[in-house]
Amino acid sequence: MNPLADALVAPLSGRADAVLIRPDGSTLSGDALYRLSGQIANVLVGAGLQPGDRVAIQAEKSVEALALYLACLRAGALFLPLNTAYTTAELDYFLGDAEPRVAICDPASEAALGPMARDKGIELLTLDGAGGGTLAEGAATAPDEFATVPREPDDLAAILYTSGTTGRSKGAMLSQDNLLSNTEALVETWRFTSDDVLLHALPIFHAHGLFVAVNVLLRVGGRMIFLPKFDLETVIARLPEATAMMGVPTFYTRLLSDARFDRDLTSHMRLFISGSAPLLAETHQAFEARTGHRILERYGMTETTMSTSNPYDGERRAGTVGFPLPRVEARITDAETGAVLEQGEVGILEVRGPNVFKGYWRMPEKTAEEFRADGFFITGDIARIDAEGYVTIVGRAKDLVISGGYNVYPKEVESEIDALDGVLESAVIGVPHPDFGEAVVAAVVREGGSQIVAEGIQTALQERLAKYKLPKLVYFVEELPRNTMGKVQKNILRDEYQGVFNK
Ligand code: MCA
Ligand code: AMP
Repeated sequence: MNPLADALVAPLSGRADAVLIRPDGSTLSGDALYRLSGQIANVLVGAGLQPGDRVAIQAEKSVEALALYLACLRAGALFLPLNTAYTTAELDYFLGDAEPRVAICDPASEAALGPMARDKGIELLTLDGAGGGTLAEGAATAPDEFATVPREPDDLAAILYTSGTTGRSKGAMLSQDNLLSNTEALVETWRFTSDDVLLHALPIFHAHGLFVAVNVLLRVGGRMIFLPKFDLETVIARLPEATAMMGVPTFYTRLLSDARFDRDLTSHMRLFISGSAPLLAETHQAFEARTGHRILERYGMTETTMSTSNPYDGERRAGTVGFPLPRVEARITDAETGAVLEQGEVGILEVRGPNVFKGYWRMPEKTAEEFRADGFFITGDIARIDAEGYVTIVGRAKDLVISGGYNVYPKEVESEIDALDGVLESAVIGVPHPDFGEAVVAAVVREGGSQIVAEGIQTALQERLAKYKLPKLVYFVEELPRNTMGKVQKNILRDEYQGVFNK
């Protein structure tokens, strides 16, 4: 038994029809993907991989990168995908913390990562966006037969890093059953079948593009139009072949910005799903007015994969994230006392179910802090559940910015800015942005006599932080607004800068 490989990978064997449609229209059959996963699994084992080892990958989206995920499932390894935007400095932490046996990077990063990998005893292979590199070369000559390694439902299948409010990123450990149970719940809720063709334009290094999109389509034996990234022209051109699409709100606001995106273009579509960041009710309404489709919004987290969803048949209510998924429980608690609140009250959203992760990699104390004794996970999102059971996310208790669906923890950015010569202190906030939903803005206090300028800060940060975390604007202020306890009042800064991107 290997629950995920049995449910997602084994059915590909012998499947002659296309499972992936590449940007140029060429296809890859299920069987070809299956055999490729076997070849890659053999390369990994040849590199010394044992069941339970981690395999880290930072590479462009490609058929081979997807096959690597499937190979890890078959080999009983823990898949550890990393955002392609992460800098070498960020990777140093992830690779040091996760201690993968094998890491795969773009050939362009090999020179920078090679010494780091050698120091840490990691076998480094390469993979580029076109499917070239040492991993693919090794796979080409490796046998495609591979005996899938047995796994139990509680065994880990993946580690996904999520930033923490205190700065250090935490590796969320997801088990076979976490992922498979969620896939089953989503298939049931969203009615996916083998007739579905998903337009896949999300990255596959986060839960949305990987576990929600890929797992669901593999589970039902559907197809994916597998695009390297969200490119408006390509998405509009390929939409007529699809039946469903999953995206972050930015995908939908970008589509709405194009007059070609209309009722005709979407007439054969069955379902548009949104998540990872709040979808404005006005976007939901504009989308319906333009296309006749009501976007189905759902809610999740790396630690829980998906927890709630609007209904397929019932009312998809704008501004809400719908009901808890099958076998998932949700409740609202008081932020201070943890007491469960009355229906309709606003508080912290907590969830419990087979979807909830096994804890943070090598951080038992952090794990314990985020769970209640009865097994509920404290999401850190502020929400309300109405009389009909619809969950509405009304805010976040955690200091977090979500920009274009990527999470940015202000603390991490502030620490990097504060470490620069000439900076006394800083406060990083999220402000409304027409494209990314929220954008990162920094308010910086210079040290006395310092001449540091915004460009200097940006340049210094570029080496340290992924580009999407960089402040889009830096303001210099005399001092940060503080309350009587000395805590920075970010709400005052947010009010002050809230209009800067909408002028
Ligand atoms: C790119 N840039 C960004 C972002 N993406 N800046 C802020 N936020 C971003 N998200 C920067 C680029 O580095 C570039 O900088 C400039 O913005 C313009 O790039 P552009 O070409 O417009 O960006 P893009 O390539 O079109 O990307 C935008 C995107 C992308 C399509 C929205 O960010 C994306 O695919 N986001 C999806 C994220 C996602 O999958 N999240 C799921 C997390 P410069 O001009 O300086 O070079 S999983 C999750 O949250 C849970 C589980 C859940 O519920 O799903
Ligand atoms: P991540 O850590 O990348 O998994 O991001 C999880 C966070 O994204 C959640 O805790 C929420 O704050 C946010 N999120 C995901 N989906 C939604 C949604 N539909 N509406 C509002 N926030 C969302």
